[in-house]
Amino acid sequence: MSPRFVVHRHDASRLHWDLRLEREGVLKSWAVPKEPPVAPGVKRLAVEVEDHDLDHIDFEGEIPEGEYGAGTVEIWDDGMYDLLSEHGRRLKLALRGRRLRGEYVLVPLEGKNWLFFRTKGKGE
Ligand SMILES: [Mn+2]
Repeated sequence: MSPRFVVHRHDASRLHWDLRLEREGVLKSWAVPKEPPVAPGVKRLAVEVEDHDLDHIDFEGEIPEGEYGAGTVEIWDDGMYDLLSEHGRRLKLALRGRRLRGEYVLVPLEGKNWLFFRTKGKGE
């Protein structure tokens, strides 16, 4: 069975989208400051953040004031994905979400910064 992914729209002190991939027994997570791209070629910064437990994949609701990430979390997209390739830390994924569908890449830059974008490949 393919692993799952989720994109949480997180209306915190600063609105962002959290991309989370089920991988290696946890949710590998990146915070994307702008709405994740549906069309190919639109590049987004994705900042690596701490892993989350798998059971967070279904989370929606309020994170109370005073806690880390305080604000409203809703599921913006979810589905399955396949890992198409892995070169170093660079990941090529076929996403099968409701919004994000097709071939995407996560490209490591410096430190915790990555690029996330849809390629022109079919990936489905
Ligand atoms: Mn967040």
